[in-house]
Amino acid sequence: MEKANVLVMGNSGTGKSTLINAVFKFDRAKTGGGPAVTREMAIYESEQIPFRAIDTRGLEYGLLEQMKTKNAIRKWSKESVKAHNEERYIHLIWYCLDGTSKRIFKKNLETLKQVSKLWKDIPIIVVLTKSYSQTERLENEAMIRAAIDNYMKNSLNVKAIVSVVAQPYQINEAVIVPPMGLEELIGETNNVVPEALRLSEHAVTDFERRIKRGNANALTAAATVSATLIGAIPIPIADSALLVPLQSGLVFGIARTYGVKKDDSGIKNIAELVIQSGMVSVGAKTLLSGLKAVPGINIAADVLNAAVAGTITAIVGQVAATIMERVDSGEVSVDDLDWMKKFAENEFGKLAGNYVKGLGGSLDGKGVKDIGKLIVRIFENLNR
Ligand SMILES: Nc1nc2c(ncn2[C@@H]2O[C@H](COP(=O)(O)OP(=O)(O)OP(=O)(O)O)[C@@H](O)[C@H]2O)c(=O)[nH]1
Ligand SMILES: [Mg+2]
Repeated sequence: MEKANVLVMGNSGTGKSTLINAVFKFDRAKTGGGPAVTREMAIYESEQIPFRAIDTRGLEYGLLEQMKTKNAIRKWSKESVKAHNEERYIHLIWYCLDGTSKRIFKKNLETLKQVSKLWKDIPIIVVLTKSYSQTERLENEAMIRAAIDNYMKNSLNVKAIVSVVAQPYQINEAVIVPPMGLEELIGETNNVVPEALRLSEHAVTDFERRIKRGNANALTAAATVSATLIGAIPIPIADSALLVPLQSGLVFGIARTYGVKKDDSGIKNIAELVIQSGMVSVGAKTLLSGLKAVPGINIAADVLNAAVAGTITAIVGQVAATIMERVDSGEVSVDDLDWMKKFAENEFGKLAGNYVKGLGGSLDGKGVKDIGKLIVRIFENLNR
């Protein structure tokens, strides 16, 4: 059976690496007393255990440290998904909290929530490390359960809270706390694995879709800014002669981002269809009158033209990205031009109004250079 991978995260010094060593019964993960002992993410496994564990850098409380760790996790995820390297996918999380410190659980949970957002509904097991005190163990578990219920209801898929002692802990000459909770942790993890693997398939698709959409949006933002500059050129012919190739290039770029399989003339047909739909359903004139209709403002002609060119280009990008996304997911056939035409005309109609609303109040006193940025901001808001 496929092995699941557990991302082990938590503040520095909570005992993540010690826990991994104890579960796998080796001492390959480096542990220690200093700050940030584990610097790089690393994956561990042993034959006896049906899952792997990914050790991470501690989150600490500092923002910079948190960012570094979060970025490393994001990078790991992105790279493994891009390479389809399933042996490195992240399927569930052990979130480690130090059982000896009874502090800021809310802040910890916020961080956990941010990280877990990377994968839709990822199952989480909260591990209370260093749970040396039997009485505090129950208190801690109850406190965390309450904190999750209060702050994170429905937003974290927490499957269990498990207290562990990974290594014997010497209290005094006579008393040593023995390891405990490891079997329970392994058992709870095994219980969650089937669900984790199932959810991961959705999460990976979702993740890939977001990466592709991000790339498509970057292309659209760049083309939108170029379009405003072209739009501001005061020769009537400039518009279509320069804008259509720009928008067509944008659609090609987006199709490539989604890996749409169609020859160049096929993509060209789709590009023409999207651009034409814009003209048919909205058109520069409609946009112009929409923008001019905002009362009490006085906008230069070149600014207006720039706004129209940029808006249409932003919508072309947005519509093309959705079309390619649906083709990529198999929802729509790459040959279904009728559907694309209808969809594009509909979207243009809807979206143009949003852009006019967004721009209306803000064009006053703006120069051509500001317009691109303004439109890109509206585009980003609409795509959030
Ligand atoms: N006795 C005992 N010591 C523990 C236990 N868990 C962690 N420690 C000690 O706590 C310290 C930190 O443990 P690490 O496993 O290095 O902590 P970490 O979370 O990996 O820390 P970073 O890599 O810095 O993020 C070490 O000195 C461990 O020996 C435990 O269950 N028992
Ligand atoms: Mg470590």
